[in-house]
Amino acid sequence: MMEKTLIIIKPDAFQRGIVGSILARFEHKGLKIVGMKMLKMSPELAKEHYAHLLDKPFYPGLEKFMTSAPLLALVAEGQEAVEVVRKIVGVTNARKAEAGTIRGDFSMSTGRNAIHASDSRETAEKELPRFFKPEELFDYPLNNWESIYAEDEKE
Ligand code: IDP
Ligand code: MG
Repeated sequence: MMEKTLIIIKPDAFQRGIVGSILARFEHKGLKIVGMKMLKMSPELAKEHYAHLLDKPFYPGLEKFMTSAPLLALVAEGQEAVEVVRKIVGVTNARKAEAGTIRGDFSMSTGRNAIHASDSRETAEKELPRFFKPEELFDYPLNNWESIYAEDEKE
């Protein structure tokens, strides 16, 4: 089942200079990056994106953090992409996240956990249009080296 899912690389990753290292994990896995956008989250967008957390005591801190520095919003496409991406990301509390996951390898925090990813296909369908217009998504073939060399031969 081909799916698209939303990934957000959070402000702490920009501040710590680990954005590229995180992005590379998705490329290496074989997911296709079909959308990519740097933006700053507004308080309004934070309230919409984290509507399920508005009544939590940590929400004000979460909004302050998410609006403090740029984000990188990504759309990754692939078979079972939603579940695959959540597995690569790891659990919310980065101290409990498995080694080998992004949170497990790059963070020691629950709040400043480097990355967001849609938690289900239904959530992905709601979150994608929140950050990307249809014309901001790209379709292109994922090549391996064999197919790239085959194209070279023709030129
Ligand atoms: P998720 O990002 O793993 O899907 P959610 O429960 O949807 O986790 O929470 C969204 C974000 O809110 C988390 O990634 C984290 O940044 C922040 N958050 C969640 N729980 C806590 C908490 O207990 N303390 C501080 N921040 C939290
Ligand atoms: Mg969530």
